[in-house]
Amino acid sequence: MKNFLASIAFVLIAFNADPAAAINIAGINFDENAFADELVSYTGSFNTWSGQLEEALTDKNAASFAYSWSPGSFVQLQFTDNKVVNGDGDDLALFELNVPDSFAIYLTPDGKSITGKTVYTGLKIDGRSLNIATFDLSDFGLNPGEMITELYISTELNTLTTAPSLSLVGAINSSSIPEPEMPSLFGLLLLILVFSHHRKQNKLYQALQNH
Ligand SMILES: [Ca+2]
Ligand SMILES: [Ca+2]
Repeated sequence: MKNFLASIAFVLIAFNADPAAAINIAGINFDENAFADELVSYTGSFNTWSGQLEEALTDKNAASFAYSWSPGSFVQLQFTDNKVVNGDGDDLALFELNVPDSFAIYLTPDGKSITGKTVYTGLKIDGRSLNIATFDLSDFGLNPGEMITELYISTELNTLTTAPSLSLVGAINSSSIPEPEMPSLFGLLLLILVFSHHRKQNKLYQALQNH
């Protein structure tokens, strides 16, 4: 019985502890799972500072980045364990390195495009300036509390000689998507607990009858 209670307590702690963890980047607190999770599609030829394109854009590491010299280049990113919420003020942050550039983002292929110029955060990573551009989902026509799980980021050349070098995409206002495995595991433990309790009662009943 004690073991069952301990297991349930452990599951509850494990289930609740995760979203509370925070990653602070340049003064902004992000939930641990607040960053974009998957590269859905892209157009153009990309260079990465390290690793594959998807890894560079979804690894939570501001030091790894990707850029493209191809005209019309963009990346389509998806959030799978969290959603970006239209909360108070700016909801989404894009980080890039070196010379400040501009990103245009849009929520659907033909949707409204909004351009944000990045500014230096005051933080240097591996000797490179870390720059940030933030976006408010209200500017795309979303209502307060509305959420998105996907976006397109144009990584077009800003001038003849500079391209934005995207390193991180994070939700400032983020909502966790609960993992489906956890509640079912919790349910299974409850079932075992009830079954075990029932069996003990049966044994007690039989013991009383035998006397
Ligand atoms: Ca995420
Ligand atoms: Ca907002």
